[in-house]
Amino acid sequence: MTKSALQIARAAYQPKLPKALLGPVVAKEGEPTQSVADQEAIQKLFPNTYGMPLIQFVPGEAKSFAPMNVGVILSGGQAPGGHNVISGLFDGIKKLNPANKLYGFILGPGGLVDHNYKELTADIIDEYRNTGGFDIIGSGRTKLEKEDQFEKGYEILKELGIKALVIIGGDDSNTNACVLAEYYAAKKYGIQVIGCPKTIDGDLKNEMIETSFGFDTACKTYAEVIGNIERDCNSARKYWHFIKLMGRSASHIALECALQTQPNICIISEEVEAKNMSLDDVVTYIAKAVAARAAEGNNFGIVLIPEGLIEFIPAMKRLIAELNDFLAANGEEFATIAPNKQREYIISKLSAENAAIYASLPEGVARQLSLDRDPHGNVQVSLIETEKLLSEMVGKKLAEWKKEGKFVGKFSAQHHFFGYEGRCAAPSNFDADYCYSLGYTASMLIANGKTGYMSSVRNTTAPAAEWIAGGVPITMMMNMERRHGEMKPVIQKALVKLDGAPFKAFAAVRDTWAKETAYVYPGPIQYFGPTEVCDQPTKTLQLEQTK
Ligand code: FBP
Repeated sequence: MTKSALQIARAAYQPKLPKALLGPVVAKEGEPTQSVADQEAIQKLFPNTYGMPLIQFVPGEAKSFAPMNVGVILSGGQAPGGHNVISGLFDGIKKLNPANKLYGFILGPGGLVDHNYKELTADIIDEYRNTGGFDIIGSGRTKLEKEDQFEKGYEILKELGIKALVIIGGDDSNTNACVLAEYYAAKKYGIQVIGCPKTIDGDLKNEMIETSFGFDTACKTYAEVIGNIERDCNSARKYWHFIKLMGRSASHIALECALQTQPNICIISEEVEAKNMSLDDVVTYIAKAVAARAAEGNNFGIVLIPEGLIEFIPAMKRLIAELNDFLAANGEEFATIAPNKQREYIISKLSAENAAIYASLPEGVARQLSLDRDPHGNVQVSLIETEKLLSEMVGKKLAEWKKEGKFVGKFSAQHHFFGYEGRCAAPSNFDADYCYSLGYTASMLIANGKTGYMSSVRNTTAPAAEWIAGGVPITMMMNMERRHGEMKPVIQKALVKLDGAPFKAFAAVRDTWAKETAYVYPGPIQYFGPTEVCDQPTKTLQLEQTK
């Protein structure tokens, strides 16, 4: 296989580990834990894995360990550093006993259920160290939630003599990992389940999990390209660039990219919801900034938009909910309506308030709202071209203002959507080190007989040597939420906190950024050079950790 010069150089990188993990360790147990909310309900659902203590690994005596086999699964969307979690896990178990074996289940949780796996040997692992992607075993979105899936999984785990399974995933996959841990513990199958916090979205974080892996690299990759666009924008001075960023519901990626690049505007969905803003309010906010810049002769700018925005506009949320219910009940009849009559048909069926909003939407967006549904019957918001919706509506408003003499400039828009570009980027030093440490920590949790824990590495704004490695009971992060009409135990999703330091830092300067051209050009991720260039964590993490 041909490799780039950087790939070859990067393969030789030895990720940094917390000092405490360099030799033999002992698990120091903290106080018993409680779930973040709904303690009684969660305890009842997880009698075997509730209330366990926090774990911290500290240097200890060398011990010998009987040989064991371990399984690993990559679950959900790709995030930079997944291969390093696996190489950390591999090196960790090999250090415990060189006879230990690691099996990877192919294409996500489905591989466990379908008994599709391969042994990950040293030469395979070496090919993937410090690389982006999940292609070592592939990933998938099969949900592990039913008893028959757990039993099918048990069959193959037993057959391969696997003592512990590591599930690398986001909040939902780790919730399912915990349900699986509880199930195997209740059945006394003797199989441990350990989770690792993955997602570029940055929404799996809490007191004990400072950040999910991949967020750092993905944001730096998007910020590099946003910076490039800013420079192009400031050179040509003729376009407004509307840039949508991945991240599902949470706006962490958009906020982090804004902190790194200082665009003219960044919309934060959580704020839009808190202020009960309408779509027109968001459009007016952008149009005013465009008009103010135009008055100074600046007919250009950058707008960042989080992909989940539409769901956070209360009126749109109500429209989407009614559309979901209506199409779920009348999908067959709807399918018989000629495409050019579908818009009118929907307008005639919705409540007056929602019909008026639907009628005001540009054709393309209205069609997307009525067509694309996920397997649960929900609109796939990431497919909605919010960047085009907003720029089209801003354009219309500015045309009206022009007639009234309130807008004196020109408005021409370009559109971008950044998501897949960053999910498989080669991990930054931060993610390479963090992921390797998470994987290595998972092996220590396994060696210490733990189940229902998430691998945790903290103090991550300090140099890697000072990071604190341990485990957090997954039940500690759970609460009860309504999902598809039923109350379910789930890991609490972390949205952007409007009273948190990263948002406050942004809010304090955004008016200046809107008016002035204050762009910052972060440039590409660096691996060779001074530590302030190569090893800095995200601004979000730095601001959150500032005491
Ligand atoms: P998860 O880490 O939660 O799986 O999501 C990552 C993500 O990139 C989201 O930001 C995005 O909305 C979604 O995956 C896209 O899904 P898909 O990969 O199926 O297109």
